[in-house]
Amino acid sequence: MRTAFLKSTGQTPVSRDGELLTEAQISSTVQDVVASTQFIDIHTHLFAPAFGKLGLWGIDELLTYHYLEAEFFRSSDTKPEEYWLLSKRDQADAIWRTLFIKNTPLSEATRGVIAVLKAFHLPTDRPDLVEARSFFKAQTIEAHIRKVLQMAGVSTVVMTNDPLDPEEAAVWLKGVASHRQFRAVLRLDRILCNWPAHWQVLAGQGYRVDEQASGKSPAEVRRFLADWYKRMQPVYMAVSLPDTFEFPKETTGNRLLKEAVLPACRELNLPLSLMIGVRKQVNPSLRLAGDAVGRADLRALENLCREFPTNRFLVSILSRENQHELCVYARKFSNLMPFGCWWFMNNPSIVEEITRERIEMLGTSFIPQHSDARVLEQVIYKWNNTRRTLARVLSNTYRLLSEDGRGVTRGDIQRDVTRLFRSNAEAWMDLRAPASDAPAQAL
Ligand code: HDL
Ligand code: ZN
Repeated sequence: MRTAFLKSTGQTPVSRDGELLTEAQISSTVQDVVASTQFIDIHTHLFAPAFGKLGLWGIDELLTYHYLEAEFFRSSDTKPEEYWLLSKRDQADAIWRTLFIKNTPLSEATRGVIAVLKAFHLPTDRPDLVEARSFFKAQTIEAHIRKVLQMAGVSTVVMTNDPLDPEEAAVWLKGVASHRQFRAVLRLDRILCNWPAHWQVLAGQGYRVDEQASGKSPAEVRRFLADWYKRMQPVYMAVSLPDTFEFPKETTGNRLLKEAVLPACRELNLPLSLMIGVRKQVNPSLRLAGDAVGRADLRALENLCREFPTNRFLVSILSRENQHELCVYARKFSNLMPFGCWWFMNNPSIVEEITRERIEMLGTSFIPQHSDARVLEQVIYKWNNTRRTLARVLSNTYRLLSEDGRGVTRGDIQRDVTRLFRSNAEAWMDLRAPASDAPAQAL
């Protein structure tokens, strides 16, 4: 796919590292550097092959992505309650028929499926999924993962790992071999956002906690985090927070954040990822597709960055209306790293707007994108979209710099693209491949 990306721009020859580029060379050099640099994908819902069925891939999973389910219900007479009774295969057939045959696949998520089919030289206009299904059925997951990440230009995939998800916890508790291209993240939504529903799982594992998170509970949560750190070797801890998140505010979640999570992150030298602005389940009948977005009060973020200057906060905000102030806060706090164009933000028109604003206010001191991929092959189109948009934004910025009086070399461009898509993340977390492929510690 990246070769196709290069071909599509009618390249003029690019120059060598140290030479000042002519205006005509800037765009083609940016395209070449963006296409040839391997990126680190710092937030996904993908899983290394050792996690078996938790890892989603193939055409039926691509088509039943919750973004497409939301679009399907707008164009079909099928009611959600009828749809949920269908098999995965029948759901995929219904979505293919409705969004790709009866209608033109113009949305970002439908175009993404077309881009994946094209990347594997599969037909994109068939009335059924017979050929696509037999192609994916013929793949073996380890080789397929290597191929897909190579096509997407991604060297490292950061997962989302929930120690309180029974299915996933079982894999970790058995001991799971690390994978060269996958790194773990300790996801804390159930602890920080829904303690009353989950504290008994920790109690059941021998941690002396109670429903009010009183007494020794924060210290015991800290011990729980330390134990899972040993087991998972996460590169950061993470939590998704509602648009109504406030800090300071007397809540159980905030007490655990302040007395357990933030001290644990300092002790273990891990950033905390805050993903703020979700309005959970505004339409529960859509299940995973039922979440929406709300503008958050980022003074909560300001208070955290100021009150905990030795904690590092990786931050992605869901509302477009919060993006400019996130850049302002990043200018105020160096322990705040904006990352990605998250979820409803990950549309080329908004990615372009946010990325231009970030470069204008932060230079290259931010992480422009993550894929948030839930299905393996999505990284192909999500990162192709990002490369296409970033190349345009960066070329324009270098042209402005040239006009303002400072020439640009290929070396400059390589250093900047590497910082944006690799070294900013590497400076904040240890993304080196795990020491060995020995199983993570099964305590
Ligand atoms: O909380 C998150 O990490 C979000 O990315 C959700 O998983 C969301 O459902 C999603 O997939 N967004 O792209
Ligand atoms: Zn996510």
